[in-house]
Formats: sequence, C-alpha cells, structure tokens
Amino acid sequence: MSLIHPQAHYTPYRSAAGGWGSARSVMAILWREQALATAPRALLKQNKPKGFACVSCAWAKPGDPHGLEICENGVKATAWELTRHRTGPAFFEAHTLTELRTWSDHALEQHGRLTHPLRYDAASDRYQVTTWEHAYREIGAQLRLLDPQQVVFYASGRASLEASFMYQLFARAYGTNNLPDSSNMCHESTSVGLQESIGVPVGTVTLADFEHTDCIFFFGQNVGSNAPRMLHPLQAARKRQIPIIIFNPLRERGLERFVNPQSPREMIGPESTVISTQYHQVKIGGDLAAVTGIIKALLAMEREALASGRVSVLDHAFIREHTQGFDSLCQEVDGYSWETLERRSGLGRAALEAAATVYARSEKVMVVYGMGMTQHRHGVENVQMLVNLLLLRGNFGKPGAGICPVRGHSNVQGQRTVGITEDPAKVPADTLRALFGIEVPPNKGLATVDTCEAILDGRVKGFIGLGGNFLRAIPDSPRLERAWSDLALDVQVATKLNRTHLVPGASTWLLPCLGHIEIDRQDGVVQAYSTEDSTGCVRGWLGTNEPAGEQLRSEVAIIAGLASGTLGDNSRVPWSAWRQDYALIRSAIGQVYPEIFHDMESRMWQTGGFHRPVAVNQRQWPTESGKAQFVAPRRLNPDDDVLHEPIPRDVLQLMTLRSNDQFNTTVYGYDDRFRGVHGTRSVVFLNRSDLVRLGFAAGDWVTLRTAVEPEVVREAGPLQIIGYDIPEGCAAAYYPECNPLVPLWHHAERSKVPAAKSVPVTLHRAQPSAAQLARAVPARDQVR
Ligand SMILES: Nc1nc2c(c(=O)[nH]1)N[C@H]1C(S)=C(S)[C@@H](COP(=O)(O)OP(=O)(O)OC[C@H]3O[C@@H](n4cnc5c(=O)[nH]c(N)nc54)[C@H](O)[C@@H]3O)O[C@H]1N2
Ligand SMILES: Nc1nc2c(c(=O)[nH]1)N[C@H]1C(S)=C(S)[C@@H](COP(=O)(O)OP(=O)(O)OC[C@H]3O[C@@H](n4cnc5c(=O)[nH]c(N)nc54)[C@H](O)[C@@H]3O)O[C@H]1N2
Ligand SMILES: [Mo]
Repeated sequence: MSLIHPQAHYTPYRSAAGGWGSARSVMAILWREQALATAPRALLKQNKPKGFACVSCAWAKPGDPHGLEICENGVKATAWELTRHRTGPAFFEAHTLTELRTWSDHALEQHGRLTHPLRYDAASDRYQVTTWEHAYREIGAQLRLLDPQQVVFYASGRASLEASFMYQLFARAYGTNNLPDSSNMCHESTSVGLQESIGVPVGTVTLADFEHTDCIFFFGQNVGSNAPRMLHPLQAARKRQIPIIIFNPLRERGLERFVNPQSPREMIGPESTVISTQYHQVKIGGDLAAVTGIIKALLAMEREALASGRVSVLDHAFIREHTQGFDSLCQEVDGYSWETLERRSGLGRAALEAAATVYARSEKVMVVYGMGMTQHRHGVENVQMLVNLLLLRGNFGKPGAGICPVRGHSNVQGQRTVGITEDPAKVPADTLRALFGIEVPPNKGLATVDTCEAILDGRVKGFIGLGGNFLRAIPDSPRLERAWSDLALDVQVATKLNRTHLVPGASTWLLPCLGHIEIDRQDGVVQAYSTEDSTGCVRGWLGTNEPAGEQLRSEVAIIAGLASGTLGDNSRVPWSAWRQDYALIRSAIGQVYPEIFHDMESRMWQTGGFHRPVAVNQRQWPTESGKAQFVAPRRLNPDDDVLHEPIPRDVLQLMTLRSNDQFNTTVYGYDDRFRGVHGTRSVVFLNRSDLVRLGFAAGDWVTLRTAVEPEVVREAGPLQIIGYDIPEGCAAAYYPECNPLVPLWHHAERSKVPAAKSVPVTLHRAQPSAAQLARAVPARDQVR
C-alpha cells in the first residue's frame, strides 16, 4: 500500500528478523553518519573485555563474546554517537530556539554531537558559548538560592555506576531526595511488584539460565528491535527444541523467525530459526486474564491428577515451605468464568489450556517480559501475576527458571542499585552519614510523575537532567512544555540536541558530555567505568574512540564540577579527587554497598564480570513475611478509566510503541522494517474489521483523541491508517509522537509508571495540511 507519498509505503515484511535486511540497515547508517572510518574499529570492541558497553539496551553481554558482540540496533547506537557531524557554536549562531522548535526529533539529533558548554540568551533567543568554570560557578550560586525541595535531579538510564553514585550523593548532600529517573516510566512496576512478591526488586535470571531452561514464556517485549542480542540465546534454546510461548498483541517479527547475521551459513542458505512455538495475540491489557486462564487450567489439571491418583501438577512442597497466599489466589482464579477470561484476554480457552499444558510439562520455566506488562494501569499486578505463575511449580531458585524483566537503558538497573531513588528508605543513611557527613533528607522525594505534577503547579523551580529528553518522554507533554518556562534553573547534560533543550527556563544551560564509547582521560590518565545489566551482572568498561570535541567533559567530571560549585568546602565528599581517579569512587561504592560491590575494582574485570547476589536464587525471600507472596489481582478489567461497561464501541485501546529505527526519543530514521512501514512514522495500526465497523478505510487520515477526561482535549496526529494484524479493539502508534494523548494521572497504581500501553482513544477524520504532510513524510533531502 502506498502511503501519502511515493517515498512512504506499507509493505508487509515477510523475511526473518536479522539476516540481510539487518546488514543493509547497518551499512546505511554507518554511511549517513560518516562513521565508516571510526565505527568498525569500535564495533570490534563493543561489549568486549576492555572495550565499551553498548550504549543501546541493557541486555546481558556474555563473558565469552562472539567475534562481533553486536546487533543492528547496537550498531545504530554506536554510529549515532560516533557520527562525524557536529552541532557546534556556528550552528547556534545560525538558529534561534524558536526556529529549532519546528525541527523534527530526528533532524535535531542527526545534526550531530554537541561540542561546547552553552547558556541560553533570551535577548537573542539563542544558545551562546560559555566556559565550564563559569557554568559551575553560576549554576552553583543559583542552586544555593533555591530551596533544595524545589529542585529535581533527573537521570536517564545511561550514566555509569560511578557517575550515578556521585549524582545521588550530590543531590542528597545538597538536601533533596528528588531523584526521578527513566525507570519511573519503564520498569518501576517491576521494582514495586517483585519487591513485594519475592523480596528483590530485580530479575533473577542470568544468561546461563538460558542454557538450562526447558521452557520460556515471553510477554510484551519486542526482542527483535529492542534487545536483539537476546535473539542469540533464544535461537540456541530453540535449537535445543525448547518451547517459547509468546503473548503479544502484534506478531512481532523477531519473536517469530530469526536469521543470525553473524552466521555465514544462515545468511547464504534458506535457513531461519522459528522462535515461537505458540503465539498468542492477546488483547492489549488482557494478560491478567490470560494468565488467570493458564492458572485456571493448571488448577483443573491438578484436580484431575488428584482424582485419578496421578502425580501433582503443582509443586506443593515448594508452595508450603516457601509461599503465602496460595489459597486466596486459587479462590480468586476459580471465581472467573472461562467466558469472562476469554472476553478479557481475547484468547480462546483452548489456547490458554495449550499454554498451561506446556508449562505443566516443563521443569525449569522462565518468564521474560517488557513494557507490554509494566506500562499499564495494572502494571504492578501484571508483574505479580507472572510471579504467581512461576511460584506454582517452584520456578525460582533452580538453574533455568526465574523471572527476567528486560530493562531499557544500558545502566538503568545499576543506577537504582547505587542510590538513584526518591525513597530514602532504600538508602543506607547511616553509612552516608558516617562516611560523608551527609544527612539523607527523611521525606520522600519526587519521582517522574510527581515531578511533572510539581512542575505544573509551580512547586519545582530547578531541573538538572543527567541525559535523557524529559519533556519528550513524559506523558501529557504539551501541558508540561507550557509550564516548563516557569523554571528558574534548567541544566541539561547531554550528547545531542533534543526537544527538551529547546524549551528554556529563566536560566538555562546545556552541558555537552562524553559518550560511553569515548576515551575518558582525567589529567591525562584513562579512566574505566562500570555498569550493571538487566541480569544483575556488573562489568568494567573502557572507551575506545577519541572524544567528539576537546571541550567535552565526562559525566563524572561535570557532576564533580557542579557539586563543588554548589557545595564548595561544605562537603566531606572529595569531589575533585574522585574526578581525578574513578577507582576512588568505586571504592566508595564498595564501602556503601559492600554486599554487592566488595572488591569491585578487581571483580569487574573478571571474565563475564560478577553478579550481584539475588537472595531468591537461594530460595530466601526478603519479604515482610519471609516467604514469597502469591498476589491475586484485584480485577481483570484493563478499562477502569472508561467507566461504562460494555466499553463504547468507538473507543479503542492504544499502545504507544517503538519502531525498529529509534532509541526512545532518538529517531534514527523513518522505517519500521519488521512492521513493513517505510518513510514515515505518522501511522496508526488498526484491526481491519474495526476499520469497517467505524467507517474508515486503510489510507484514511485520522486524529486520535483521548477518550477519558473529556474536559481536557488531548490529540495526536494526523496519522494515516494501516490495516494490520492486531486484535479487535486495539490500536498501535509510535512513541514519543503520541505522548500528548497519555494523561499524567493515567499511570500504574503504586509504581506510577505512565500507562503508555493502554490509552483509550477515539478516531476522528482529518485532512492534513501541506505542512503536516511534509512533517509526516520528511523528504530525503530534509533529513539533514
Ligand atoms: N533499538 C531500541 N532498543 C531499545 C529501545 C529503543 O527505543 N530502541 N528502548 C530501550 C528501553 S528504555 C526499553 S524500556 C526497552 C523497551 O522495549 P519493549 O519492552 O519491547 O518496549 P516497546 O517497544 O514499547 O514494545 C512493547 C511490546 O509489548 C507489546 N505490548 C503492548 N501492550 C501489550 C499488552 O498489553 N500485552 C502484551 N502481552 N504485550 C503488549 C507490543 O506489541 C510490543 O511488542 O527497550 C530498550 N531497547
Ligand atoms: N508514550 C510512551 N512514553 C514513553 C515510553 C513509551 O513506551 N511510550 N517509554 C518510556 C521509557 S521505557 C523510557 S526509558 C523513557 C525514556 O526517556 P529518556 O531516558 O528521558 O529519553 P532518551 O530518549 O533515552 O534520551 C535521549 C537523549 O539522551 C541524551 N544522551 C544520549 N547518550 C547520552 C549519554 O551518554 N550521556 C548523557 N548525559 N546524555 C546522553 C541525548 O541528548 C539524547 O537526546 O521514555 C518513556 N516514555
Ligand atoms: Mo525504558
């Protein structure tokens, strides 16, 4: 189907994930970023001992890496950082912010790396070059004038363990727990749900478990685009005939078939690995009902087994010794009829029984999941329901079993481990007092949604951003943009220009930092850094490439500069000494968190690094009761916000997702190869019978409007309709363009993760203007 313009089209993708399409896409981006000279050498070092950690996802890096331990999207992320393009002083002389606000996300970042520290000048509406010393001094003076409770310290999940540890220490020494971070929009449902259910806030699975497992359940994660290196262990599992059971509203290509681009035989031959053995196209938000159905089927099997004297299906010894709440879960599950479960999940009873049968047959099951679970109103319950399923057959504390949340940014899990949290109860306050004389403020600070609320009602006056693109990533983005200019102080530490940098407060600073691929020298001495991946593995890394500019400073150096500028001599933290020698920071991390980080300096260089201890793997449960908790869901309804039942037929559940050509708000390009979309992001995927029912046709233009809280108009579009293989009543479109549709209050209960995967919307016919059309399909020459 041709969309709008000859350059934009929708052509269903029929090949496997990986393969030649992947290789071509990699070459194209290396060419465009003029990174062919520098990137190939870097790629040899990516995810390798004494190399750098990929700046894309947080998936585990094996201790015995492949020749090239990379994937298509990892290469894109590398090329994006190593680009030859620069956004330097001349650029800012030539463009006002008013003009730059008309640029696309893609065009802004594609212009290249920031090179100089900048301060916004309101008179000329431009960023102007400043000096580091001036910036540290001025920002410090302004921070001293503000009430620390009115300042937030945001972190996107990339900063190293060293930088993150210093950052939270700086915030607390200054006097606040206001430490929102990207995981507040991402896996906070995991941290809350797992903590309550099994007593640890992180996943329990490591790479080695993939070699031992005999069954993998996969919920709401798009592995082919967002964690492609995981396709290798999945492929290996499939070669061992391990069943992989998928729950996803979309038939995501990476979950169906894969050709390993690093295997010459697979590249040349017709061979591809079928990844899924069962594929269940669950309705958006229908997973609670689906897992309830699986458990219902297991309970029925159990009763049959008991009645006929066969071995139990459930692991009663484990349930008795290690868990609480089994009976009330059973009661709850028994209370739902199959009719209800089928309607809510969109899946048939037979399909759920088939999944239950495989689960019951397998001795070592693991559950992998992503944003399709956490970004819902019931995101925490989703996570806990997956734990319930695992507990029924003792699938914790044995090799090959456990829970595997797939984290986002490369060090997002690690940041939380070293203290980036708004909750003072999670910080070893006594140790911080003894070591650094820091009094951790006793009151809870602001997480991301709280921060947005506080900005809207004027309680927050200062914002420091360690990476990220806050204004673009958050829900209700237009409302927040309007309130943003009331900030007294806005400091952004970044590698590339993005939308957040274009909405200035009264005093606005843009500080360019080194990326993680670049060699970090402090006073001439090369410094290493460390990260914790999605499987709790801590590793040391070294940048490999020359910095993009002489003026760039490392995140550690910038935090040290800001802290010294703010706290001066009133601090027992040796900021400058730490800046000169990162080993001293690691030693401090080891003192504050000895159980995890003792002897970090040597252990992080061991082959494969070291794993943080996870009590659950010894079948110890650091919960309040000392046992693992079955937590029954309070309701299965994904549509609480649409008050009437049945739901009005013109309201669809929208999920906002990533394409294969973006990293969060960083838009590399306008293709979503695996979903068959080329040349545009202005599309909405809809079920074909919904189209007919609602009087639309594929190719029509529509605006999406949020169907709750009608007194506030929330709109996105115009978008062009693609008739797609998606369950009835569901819709999908791209993030961040659709963030204006997500109400700020529309978040998971308890974790406050914005419910970006179930936004009730209605469709309204639209006629795009010429300017909107041009934005929807950026001609190649407009892609700067
Ligand atoms: N290349 C690349 N890599 C990335 C990122 C990126 O943007 N680009 N982002 C990084 C970050 S920060 C994160 S958090 C991760 C995100 O990685 P994912 O967790 O894969 O996030 P999404 O792309 O939002 O896709 C969510 C998936 O869940 C499915 N889904 C949506 N709603 C439901 C539901 O109700 N039930 C079920 N069962 N499935 C559902 C969608 O169809 C989609 O396949 O990836 C990280 N890695
Ligand atoms: N509707 C909707 N909203 C969502 C989501 C969704 O699925 N749907 N997903 C949510 C999720 S999971 C997340 S994690 C958030 C992401 O939210 P953020 O983490 O805030 O956003 P990113 O797009 O990852 O940030 C990109 C910017 O980071 C900067 N950067 C890149 N590398 C570095 C570095 O090494 N150091 C520093 N200091 N800066 C760097 C660059 O300037 C770049 O422009 O968005 C959330 N928002
Ligand atoms: Mo994320």
